[in-house]
Amino acid sequence: MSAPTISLESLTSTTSLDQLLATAKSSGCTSSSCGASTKPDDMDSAIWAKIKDHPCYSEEAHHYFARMHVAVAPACNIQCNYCNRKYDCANESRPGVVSEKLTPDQALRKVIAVANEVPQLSVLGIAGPGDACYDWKKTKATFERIAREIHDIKLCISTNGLALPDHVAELVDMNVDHVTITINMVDPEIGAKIYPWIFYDNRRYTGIEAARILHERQMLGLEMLTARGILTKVNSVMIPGVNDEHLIEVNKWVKERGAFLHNVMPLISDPAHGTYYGLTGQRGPRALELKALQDRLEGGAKLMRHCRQCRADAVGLLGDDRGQEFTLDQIPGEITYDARKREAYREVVARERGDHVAAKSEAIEIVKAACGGSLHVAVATKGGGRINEHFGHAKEFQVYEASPKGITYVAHRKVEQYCRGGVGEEATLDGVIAALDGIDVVLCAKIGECPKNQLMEAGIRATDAYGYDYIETAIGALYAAKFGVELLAATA
Ligand code: CLF
Ligand code: SF4
Repeated sequence: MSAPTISLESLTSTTSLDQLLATAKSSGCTSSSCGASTKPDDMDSAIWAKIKDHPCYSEEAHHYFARMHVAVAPACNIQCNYCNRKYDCANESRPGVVSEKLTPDQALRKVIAVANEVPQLSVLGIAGPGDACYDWKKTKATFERIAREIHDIKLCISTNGLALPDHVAELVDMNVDHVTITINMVDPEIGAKIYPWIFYDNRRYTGIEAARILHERQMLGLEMLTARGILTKVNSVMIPGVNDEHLIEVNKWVKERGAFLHNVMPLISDPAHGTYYGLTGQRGPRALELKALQDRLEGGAKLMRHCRQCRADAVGLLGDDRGQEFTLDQIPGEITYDARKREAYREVVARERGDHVAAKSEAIEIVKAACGGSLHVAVATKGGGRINEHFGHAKEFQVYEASPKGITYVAHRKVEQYCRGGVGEEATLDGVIAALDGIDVVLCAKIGECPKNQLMEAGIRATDAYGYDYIETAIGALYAAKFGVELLAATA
């Protein structure tokens, strides 16, 4: 079992720059030379270089790196039945929360403020409300300003795809390596149930004709991006009874056209959001329905399962939105970028990731060698790939499945924080236990006897015995203990 070499708590925003620099220096590493290789054996080096710090394109990177979104492009050229323009874009965000809209200059100030404070920041995304390719002037002006100031930040956009083919060449010129297209259908008859109208070529189209044009433009845009080496992720909103079965077909089409990842997200539908689906009672899928569809899609286009359906003004690690700390009124009028904190963080992470990858491989070998069934484990973590969050402080649990195939990240489960100000709320605990349905073991950094016993009564074992270990190391040990006792004794 590998001991923590560097505490991830020492790498967060609460750390002073001096402490962070000292940690980087004492680790004796540079980002390019230390630690084991973190590149998966079956991945091309050029692709790995593009995704290794992108929290959405690499599940492993999402333990270390953060994204931020700036809402600079509010105009949209289509209507989706799951969207109400007063709210965030459902392509990339949780509807129901109004974002602060920014000018490109305000966006630059905000990105600098975040980069100076959040060392994990690696990606800047434009993800609604509105469409980044349709409201192109603002998107372009924002990217140009930010790339001039912060050279190593990755630029990322999300689009419905209708205006995308018109801007692929400029995306290449601006070094945008990551584009997300929301593709919910490849059959216009199904599309007509999702999109009431589009605005294209100075005209409004409705019904099947609108969906056909959108479909053709989405496919063209995807093919153009693939031809130019831009990594394209496809998001699909799973709408039960409308496109759920059809997404199997969508997965095939986008795989054939070179999509790098397919992210199937559950429809979020609530009458309070004022959307067509919300007001007409269209339900979203249950967690198990989503997982069943994702399992059926395995073997097709590679799946993303760690999406958090972020807000259009999200800031921070995917599971820990810090957007409220960076509203415009909290940011100085004049602000200068200071690269040192991000650079020091990267040096430390390079070393830590090497250790993590080695520990993970070891744990996966243990699981594959044991002779067992499957084990579902929920982990309280605040990043770094370690079990480093108290049970009572967790706002989400990351769920892993261990089986003879290995150890895989399956999903996350959001919960209400159980313990506030040192006191646990009984009713909240009931909700947490309900959210952990189907979980065999909960791993956390600390848990009290009371919640532990109540979890046990619900058939869920909770333990802090592996606190601060790597997640996979702990899961490997648990799995071996359950399904292959001799093996654990031999490797402990
Ligand atoms: Fe943002 Fe999207 Fe870029 Fe990521 S989010 S524009 S690819 S930087 Fe990520 Fe958020 Fe899911 Fe989007 S978790 S909603 S997939
Ligand atoms: Fe709403 Fe985004 Fe769809 Fe436009 S593309 S209608 S902003 S969800």
